[in-house]
Amino acid sequence: MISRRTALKLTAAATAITAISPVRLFADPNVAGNYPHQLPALPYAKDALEPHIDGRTMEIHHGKHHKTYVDKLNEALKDYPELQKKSLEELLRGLDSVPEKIRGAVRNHGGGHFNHSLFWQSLAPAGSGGEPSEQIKSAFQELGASAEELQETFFKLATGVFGSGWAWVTVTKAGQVKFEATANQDVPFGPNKAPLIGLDVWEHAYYLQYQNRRADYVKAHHNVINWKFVNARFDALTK
Ligand code: MN3
Repeated sequence: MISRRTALKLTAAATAITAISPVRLFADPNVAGNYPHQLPALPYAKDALEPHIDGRTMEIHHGKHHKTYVDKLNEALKDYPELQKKSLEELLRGLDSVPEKIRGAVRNHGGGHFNHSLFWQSLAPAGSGGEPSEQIKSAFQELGASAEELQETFFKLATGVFGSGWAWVTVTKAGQVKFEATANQDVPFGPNKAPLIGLDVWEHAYYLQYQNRRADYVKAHHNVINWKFVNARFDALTK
């Protein structure tokens, strides 16, 4: 029989092997990634995704909605010097150790900051985003469905999110991908799991252009995926 201490050590070792390592979220070298958190610049002009996502939506979504998440996260952290040292990902992965008084604010506004920072980079003007890498293609093949079926699965997931939330492809260190949805601004982190691609399905992400037609927005998204970014993120997360 193994002692509790040995068992704990073994568990820790196993976790160390399978845990996914954080990769830097921000391409902008001027964004430090800890307090005071900053709004990263869009990596393209605000109207660059037209006609799939219009410039006015991007302007408000990035300049108002995302900026508010950043401001409110900083406001929540202003009296917590220890938490100010943590990266955004450390904060979100360790929500249990955030004082209850600000936990909701960190979860919602920190999550909003993380999700949108990832989202902008995962988009590119139509025709410029490249193609999924062979590694990503084979990860999806492991799910045992054709590319069309997988696109349909993601479509159903994204159109089926009730209320405000996100549709995701997540990945483990071993390169296993999975479709899942989260509510509000929750990020699909796990000890061995990180978000690879996210689609914002809050109404603010599409209402000006598509009104209630979320399905058209989800279909349009497929045309503006930045596979070059997604391929590089997959490689970094599975290294
Ligand atoms: Mn949004």
